[in-house]
Amino acid sequence: MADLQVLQEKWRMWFDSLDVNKSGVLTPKTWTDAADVLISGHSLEGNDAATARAKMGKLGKTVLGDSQSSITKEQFTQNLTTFFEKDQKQALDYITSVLRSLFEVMDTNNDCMVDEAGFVLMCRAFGHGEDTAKVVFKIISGGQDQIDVDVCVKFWTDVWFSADNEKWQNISEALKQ
Ligand SMILES: [Ca+2]
Repeated sequence: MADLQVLQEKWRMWFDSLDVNKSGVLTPKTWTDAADVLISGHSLEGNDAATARAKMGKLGKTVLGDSQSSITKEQFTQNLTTFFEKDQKQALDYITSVLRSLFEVMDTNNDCMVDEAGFVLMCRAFGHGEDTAKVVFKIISGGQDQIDVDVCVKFWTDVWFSADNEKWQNISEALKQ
């Protein structure tokens, strides 16, 4: 387990990776905008588009929590800190549920696997470059074409919540590019 300061740095970076327009706040519009990019990128129509929109909405609700309609970077970091200080498992549960919602959005065909194209599109929906996304996908997948959603969730839980320096270093290097 990493110490709290290191974790807070990570959590701010995680927030930044979701804050497409760098406004310092996540709002319901963050998720509808991201859903629009994802739906047009995958050329989803009808039910598939509705499902993607619903999954993105669920992700937004998971991040914001029930009581909030928007969240700033400091609130986000503070919420996780409060969880962490009260009961580390609560912080871990929150991170895991956000990550699970995130990867469910990427799994547009519901086979519990995420492929490179889906991962890249999701990253683009949150304003990240295609090249960075491909590098990050390669780090997570270890060169495989597809990754199990559970494996993705575990990988990123380690990145955002554990003292696994190797995973963290690889990812933070890639994100800086
Ligand atoms: Ca899939």
